[in-house]
Amino acid sequence: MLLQLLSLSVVFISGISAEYKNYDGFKILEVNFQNPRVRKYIQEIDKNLGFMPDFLGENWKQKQAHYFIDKDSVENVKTNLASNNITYQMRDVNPQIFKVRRRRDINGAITINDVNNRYLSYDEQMQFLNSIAQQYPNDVKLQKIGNSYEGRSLNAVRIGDDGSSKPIVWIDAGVHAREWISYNVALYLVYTIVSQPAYRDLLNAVQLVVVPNTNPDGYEYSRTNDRMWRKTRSRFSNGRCSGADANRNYPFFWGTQGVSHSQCSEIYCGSRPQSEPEVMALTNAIQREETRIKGYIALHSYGQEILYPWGHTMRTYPSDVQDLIQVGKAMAAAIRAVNNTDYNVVNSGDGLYPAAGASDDWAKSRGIKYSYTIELSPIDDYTGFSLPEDRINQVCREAFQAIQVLMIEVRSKFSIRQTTSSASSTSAQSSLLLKRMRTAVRGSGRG
Ligand code: 0X9
Ligand code: ZN
Repeated sequence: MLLQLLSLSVVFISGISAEYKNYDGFKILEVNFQNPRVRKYIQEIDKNLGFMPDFLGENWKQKQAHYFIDKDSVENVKTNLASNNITYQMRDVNPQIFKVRRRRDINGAITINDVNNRYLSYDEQMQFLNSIAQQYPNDVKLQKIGNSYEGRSLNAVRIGDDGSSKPIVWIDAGVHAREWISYNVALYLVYTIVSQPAYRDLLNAVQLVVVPNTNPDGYEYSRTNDRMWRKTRSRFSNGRCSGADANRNYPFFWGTQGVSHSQCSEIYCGSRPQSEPEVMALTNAIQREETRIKGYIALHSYGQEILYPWGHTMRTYPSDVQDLIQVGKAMAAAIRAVNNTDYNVVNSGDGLYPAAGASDDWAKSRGIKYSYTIELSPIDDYTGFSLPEDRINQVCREAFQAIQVLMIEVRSKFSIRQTTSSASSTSAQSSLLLKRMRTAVRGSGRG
């Protein structure tokens, strides 16, 4: 009995790694940007402060931006804000976030129950995918699309790939390592869509490709060394800092706005476009079948936003932006129908901030019609990237509905195989929702 208890505690309450980065004294800066003057300050915050603070997320309902301020900069930031007459809050960081009791890999099968209730290691994620591929060999194929910098396998899950040329919806997750919820959402999606017969019809008409972990090195580093790690883990010769922001490394307006060219920045765009092996692998894989890919979503957190292009600069939109807004709103409505959670549909350059070299813009530039970034929950608290594990399942269920709406739209626009008479009730409901949203958006002009 005692032995059993001891081994359980080793499994479940494994200690905090000695190297886990200490964030004592760091603060969260919260600025309300309702006022246009403050908004302007925020848009040029890097010029105002003389450095780019680490942007965490925003609460669009209250028009508040959250930044992570390192302890040595706190006093300077306060002085600068005061001298510019900017009202702000400086909050303490919840120390619990940096004292996550990470569970070691548990021997035994990883099930959907784990996906719904806890954050998994990269190995556990892959174990889960392998078990799904074994269970549904006709529907699920794992495809290696490359290796990360540290040599981890980058895997795409191909669902409903029957060798035909049906349209594809492509979902990828976790390019930013600390945005843990995105990995669970991707795994939940894979499981749910193959295990529930209700989605058969949809999969007969639309193929889904999911890359559940696009930055495994960064993710493992964020689990073991530094909870706030965002970038890849590439090392540079004679560099002090490691990693590039893979979402600034895509080859479209690379390096122009909302990026940094210095290696230590959280938004370092890399030495050249596609310098990161992860980005090279993803762009190659997408380009191989880009004419068939009609929908693309990059899953990120946090802020509850559905962002549409262009995002490399402000006030610039693709010619079919109305279609993107329409489907974005239908996705938000589908999310709301689950538990009344609000997602804001907004242009990424105007709504959040311009940032060039991101995957959504690049996907759109390759001709993928519906391209989005979704910033998952939360919105309203400072857990931010450490969304409590008891909220994982709801976020997964909500995002699943949004992705289903996109697949339905792609089916109706691009598939030669339309719904058969046995359409599932869920699909029928989403189609109806989409129709209603179209009518509503047409009526209300630009969103
Ligand atoms: O900055 C990003 O890469 C994304 N936000 S996050 O807080 N998850 O880091 C937003 C990217 C939006 N897309 C473009 N600006 N193109
Ligand atoms: Zn992100």
